[in-house]
Amino acid sequence: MNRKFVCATLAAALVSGGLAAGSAAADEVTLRGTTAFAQGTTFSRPYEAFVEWINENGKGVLQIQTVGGPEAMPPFEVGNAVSTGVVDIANVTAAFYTNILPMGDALKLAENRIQDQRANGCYDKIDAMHQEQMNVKYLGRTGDHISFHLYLTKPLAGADLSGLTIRTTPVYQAMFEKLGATLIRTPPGDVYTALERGTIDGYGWPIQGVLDLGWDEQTKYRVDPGFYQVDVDVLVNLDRWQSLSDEQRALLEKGIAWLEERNAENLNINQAEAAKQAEAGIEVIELDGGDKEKWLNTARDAGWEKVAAIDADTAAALQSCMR
Ligand code: 173
Repeated sequence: MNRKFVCATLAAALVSGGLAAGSAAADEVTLRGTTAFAQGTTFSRPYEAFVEWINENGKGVLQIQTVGGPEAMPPFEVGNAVSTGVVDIANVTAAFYTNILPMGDALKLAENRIQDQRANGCYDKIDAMHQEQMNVKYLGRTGDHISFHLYLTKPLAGADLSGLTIRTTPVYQAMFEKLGATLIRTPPGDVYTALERGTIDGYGWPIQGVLDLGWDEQTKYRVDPGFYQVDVDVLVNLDRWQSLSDEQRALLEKGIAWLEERNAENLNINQAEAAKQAEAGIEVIELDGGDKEKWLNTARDAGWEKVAAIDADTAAALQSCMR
């Protein structure tokens, strides 16, 4: 989809959104939101629960209206849209906006929870980086406790991906490249067709959401162990954030704290998802011994090397507060 078309589609959504909000109280603000993940699917659902919480608790103060998902705006454009104010608020993973904030690639390397990052000052560093380089307020994070995996249509003997063509995003790129894979970067919406046509032999994706997207039909194996930790972040355009009253900002912060508490539920959801994958016939390839070590060490080392090459000081600071 080209940029012009995206803008036209969104502009239409925004106009109708504006009319719908017209009857609200004069001082109530409505934020226009978008989500980089298809509405109703795993990585959009927490954001949707947050929107519901805000709209319930923020009557007369602030409301959020989601003007569309990936059908209206390509996932890799969402960072630009919230940065420039095309939308006010966005649900998106940092891997989708490394074009504007390359250091965002570090967020998946966190080994602790967002609550720990708030307590130890890490959140403030991450927020500052978003404000300064991307013109957004880093409101908060979902996805804690969820790891990423490699899924395949072919078997795998060890921690060597040479000869395989794998769908990637910046999340997996450094690791899979180091392990010898040929990579194709696509948004989630292109994965099913790529599998069906055989243009890829597998894809990176978290432990949750495979069945949601129907990809289990085209998937034979999941490689364990998982690596990294999902970050799906809620960002607010900084000019919009600064235009809000203290009460409006406090409402958003209370809502995001409520949402981040729910991250703990992922531990149970992960188990349920693994069971559903097994029922759907996805077999686990369990790497062990030296292969497991190579898998996990390559993930960690390649991940940190990549962000250290962008900004060594920030990488070191984040490495010490994200574990
Ligand atoms: O694989 C992806 O599209 C990706 O990078 C991602 C990140 C967070 C949650 C789900 C997918």
